[in-house]
Amino acid sequence: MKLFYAPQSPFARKVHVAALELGLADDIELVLTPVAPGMANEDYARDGNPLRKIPALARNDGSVLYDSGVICEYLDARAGGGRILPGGGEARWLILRDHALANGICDAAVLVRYETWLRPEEFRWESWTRDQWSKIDSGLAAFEADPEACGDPKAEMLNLAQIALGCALGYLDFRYDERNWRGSYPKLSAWFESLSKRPSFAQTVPVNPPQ
Ligand SMILES: N[C@@H](CCC(=O)N[C@@H](CS)C(=O)NCC(=O)O)C(=O)O
Repeated sequence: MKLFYAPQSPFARKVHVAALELGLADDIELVLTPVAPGMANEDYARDGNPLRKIPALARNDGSVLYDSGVICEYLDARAGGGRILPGGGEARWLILRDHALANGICDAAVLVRYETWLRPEEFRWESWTRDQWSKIDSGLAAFEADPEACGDPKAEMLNLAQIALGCALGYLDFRYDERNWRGSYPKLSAWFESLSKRPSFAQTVPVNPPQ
C-alpha cells in the first residue's frame, strides 16, 4: 500500500502512528505528496484525493481511501479489528467523539498556518485567526479537564483519539512553539511527554519536507 503523506502533516502522522501501533507500517510505502490550498496538483486529484488533501491510502487493488479517520479505521480492520477503535459499545462513541475533538484542533491549527503563512498579508483576517485559536484552546481545555479522554499513554495499545490528540499536540509544538500550550495545560503536557516516548511517536516527530 502507498500512503500519500507529508512529514509535517498531523493527519498523515496519525495514520503513520496507527500503522506503527498496529504493526502494519512495513506494508506501507510513504509517498511524499506536496499539497497546499491553491497549489495545482492534478495528478494527485486524479490518482489520490479529489480534494487534494493528505493523507490518502492507495490499497493494493488500486482503490484509494481518505480521509485520515477512515484510513485509521481501515488499518484497524486489517489488523483484526477493535484494536484502536472498539467495534461497538459506549467506549466506541466516546473515542469517536474525542477523535473528532482532537481532529478539530488539528483542523484549526492547520487553517491558522495557511492564514498566517500563505495568505497575502493585506488579506489576513485577524479576528478569524483569534477565533481559531479560541477553538484550539477550548479543545485543549476539554482534554485537560477529562483525564479519562487522554487515557494511559503507556497502555499496550493506544486508541484512535489518543493518537489524534498526540498528533495535535505535536503539531502545536512544531508550528507554534512560542505559544507554549504546555504552560496552560500541565496535565496534557505530562501526558504528552510520556506519549512522546512511544516508538510510534518518537519515529514520526514532524519535520519540514525536503526542498
Ligand atoms: N479531514 C482531513 C484533513 C486533511 C488535511 O487538511 N490535510 C492538510 C495537510 S495537514 C491538507 O491536505 N491541506 C491541503 C489543502 O487544504 O489544500 C483528514 O483527516 O484527512
